[in-house]
Amino acid sequence: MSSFPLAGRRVYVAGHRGMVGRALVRRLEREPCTLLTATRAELDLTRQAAVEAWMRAERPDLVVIAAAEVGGILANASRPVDFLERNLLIEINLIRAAAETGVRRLLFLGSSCIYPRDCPQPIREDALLSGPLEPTNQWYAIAKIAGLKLCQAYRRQHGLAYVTAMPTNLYGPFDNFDPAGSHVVPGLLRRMHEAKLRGDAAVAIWGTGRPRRELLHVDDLADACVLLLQRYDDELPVNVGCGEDLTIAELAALVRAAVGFAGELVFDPSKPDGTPRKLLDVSRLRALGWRPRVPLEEGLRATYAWFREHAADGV
Ligand code: GFB
Repeated sequence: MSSFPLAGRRVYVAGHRGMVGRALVRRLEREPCTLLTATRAELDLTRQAAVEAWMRAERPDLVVIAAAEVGGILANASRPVDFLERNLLIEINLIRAAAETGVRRLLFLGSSCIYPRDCPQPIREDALLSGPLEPTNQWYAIAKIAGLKLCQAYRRQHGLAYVTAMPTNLYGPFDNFDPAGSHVVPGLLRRMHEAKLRGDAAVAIWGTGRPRRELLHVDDLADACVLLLQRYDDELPVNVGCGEDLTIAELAALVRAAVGFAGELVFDPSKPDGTPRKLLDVSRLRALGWRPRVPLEEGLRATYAWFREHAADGV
């Protein structure tokens, strides 16, 4: 089993202010390494020269790419240029500058939407490019597939130990709770919170409620990433998930319980359902001895508590 010890190393977390980046920082602070970060004001990741200059100056030993333009189903469908162009620029600039400055180890984070819309479930890592993508997030998916392929290319052509993790749908503190651009969990938490405060009789759930989603708490993702960063070294990406899914209708009921909303859930089929199902096969990650720790109902309650304390005043 490969080993890339973190002790005494300089670890750059690109995207440290996002939900995933902050979880990675929380988890890496428990390791005997030096954390490197850069705010958007300090470093524009879409500018190649700036990224190259920063990498030369800071000289990280390991890089984790959690920086990306991300969003839920409506954001992806409404901003294709941002999701394709910005993500391509960010990943090409970071991966190329890392290789040029001798970064020994890099972990690139993709997303489960890279897999074909209709492929056998649970989805194995070798299902990649075996069929057409889900139209609503094809832009983000193509960008993330390109990043994965660039890491594979640097492995083959330059022998670099650059690897990729494929997380399932994530939720947790510091998520984006903007109802227009968010993913399903923060979108529902906020809307049911607002409905509870107003005493509304019902809340609309986008789509039919029939699609199924696998939800992983972002702290579990961060823990899996630190394991992969230290011990995984192969060309194939590694799926990161909890291994079980539920319907959006079931998820909405769990969110309603976490929020304590007493109203009805009404489904709005005028909104897109997106991929019918995208449960990941996580057997390769489990073979490394990793297990998730945060049960969904507990994670939803904790995320709602965080939202009330940190984000609800913007409501
Ligand atoms: O999380 P979500 O926006 O993205 O939507 P995807 C998941 C499902 O939840 C869809 C339904 O079927 C939505 O119709 N849904 C119900 C809602 N109510 C809501 C709501 O209030 N807000 C949102 N956002 N959805 C994402 C990709 O796909 O998966 C990302 O768009 C990324 O790029 C992520 O890859 C992992 O799960 O459909």
